[in-house]
Formats: sequence, C-alpha cells, structure tokens
Amino acid sequence: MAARKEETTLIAITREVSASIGQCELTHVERSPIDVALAIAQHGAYEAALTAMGCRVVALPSAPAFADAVFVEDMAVVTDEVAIMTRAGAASRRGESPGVAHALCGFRPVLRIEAPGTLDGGDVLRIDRDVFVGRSQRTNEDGITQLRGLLSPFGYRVIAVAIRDCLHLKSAVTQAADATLLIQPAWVDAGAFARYQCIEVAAPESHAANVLRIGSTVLMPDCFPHTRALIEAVGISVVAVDVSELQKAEGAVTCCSILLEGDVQY
Ligand code: CIR
Repeated sequence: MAARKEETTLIAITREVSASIGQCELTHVERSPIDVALAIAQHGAYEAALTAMGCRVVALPSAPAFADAVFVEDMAVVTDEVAIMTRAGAASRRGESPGVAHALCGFRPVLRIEAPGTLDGGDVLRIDRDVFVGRSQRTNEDGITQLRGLLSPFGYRVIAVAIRDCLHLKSAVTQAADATLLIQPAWVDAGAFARYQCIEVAAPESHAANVLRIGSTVLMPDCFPHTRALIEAVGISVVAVDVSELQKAEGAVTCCSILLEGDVQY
C-alpha cells in the first residue's frame, strides 16, 4: 500500500446551501424568491471553479436551521497563525459558528471574538500584514478592538474603515492582485487604500467589487461584464460564475468560502 503523504495546499472551506436560504437575512437587497435547486447547482459550480483554480475544497455539511450558513466567510478570520471565530452581527447567524470552528481547529489554534463584540468576516480584508475592517451594521467597535488585540501579537495592523450603503467592507472593496484592488467608491472612501492601484467598478455594475483572488486569477460573478473587462485590461485573468440565486440572498463570491493554507493528506 502506498504511504500517505502530506502537502501544503490552498484549502477552501465551504458549506452546503441550506434549504431554508429563502429566509436569509437581507439588509440592502429586496427579498425575491430563491430557486433552492438552482442555488445548490450554482454553489456546486462555484466549488468546481475553486477546485479548477487549485484549491482543495473542504465542504461542510449544511446547517438546515441556519438560512445563511452557505456564507461561511462571515464566521471566521483566518491568518497563517490563527483562526478567529467571529461573533456574527446578525444574531440569527451565531449558531453557524460551531460547525465552522470544528473544521478550522484541525488547521489552526482557534481564538474567539466575545460579547459584546460583533464582527462579520465579510468586513475583514487582509492584505499582507494590514487588516482593514469595515465599521458596518454587523461589525462594532468592540469587535474591531478585540480583533486588534488578537492579531497585533502576530504583527498585524488592524485599520478600521467606514463604509456606507452596503452590507460589508468586502461588498465595497476586494483585492484583485498584489497591489491592485477593485473598489466601489460610493460605498467606501478610496483614500483608505491610496497606496494601491484601485480599479473602480463599471458604473452600471454597482455590486461588482466583490471578487475572490486565488493566485493570479480572480473569481467573480458572470453578470458584471464591464467590470470584468476593466480587470482583464490590467492583465488579471478572470473566471466568472453564475451566482444569481446567492446574490438574491445578498451574497457574492468571497462569502462562500474561507481560504487558508493547510496541510492535507493524500
Ligand atoms: C447576511 O445578510 O448575513 C446574508 N444574507 C449574506 C451574507 C453575505 N456575506 C458576505 O458577503 N460576507
């Protein structure tokens, strides 16, 4: 029998779509019927795209009692050193946390944001040792202060950023390449990111700033062709997926996974 080997790879933790996704939290999006079967199929295609981009997908079973469980990003902030379980800003989502913590404890020491702090992973944009955190309806000052206390021993600088008219910081800005961000300037002050090349989303595509960078490629929704062209114009390759049903739940592409380097056996 061949010996088992271990290698470090990029792991993407995902979670199955809950049948109850139609009862999801909504803040800036009008409720409209979600086709659950289509949402499940789109999520499967998203996972397949992650695999094709080089990730090892670790899919957690669904959490039927939690409509938003597919949006796993909000449950944790993971660095090379630790996993920090957030305390979700929406009380209805806090029960999603144990299943995600269980998966992460195999890869990192697990720390926690405690009450009265709240923080959603969607509000955290980490670029090297800078950790930008959105002050949002989901993330409060106490949550930001706790995150700073947990990460500063590892040399991270936590920088609070005001956002407006959107759910999370990463609704407004994400990283597309080492020194390149994609930004919706109506929702976040671009001045906070002055040292990066900032590509503004195309005018008719207000929700296009959320992309998931994996190596030299970004994954993004396929409904933003003008923004896609702007990204490709600076030499970044793009993989596009249809996530229409997840967008109806106010989700996008970063929120459906937690990425981390980890050792896997094969
Ligand atoms: C919520 O409101 O919590 C979910 N319906 C959507 C969460 C999306 N999360 C994210 O973009 N990080």
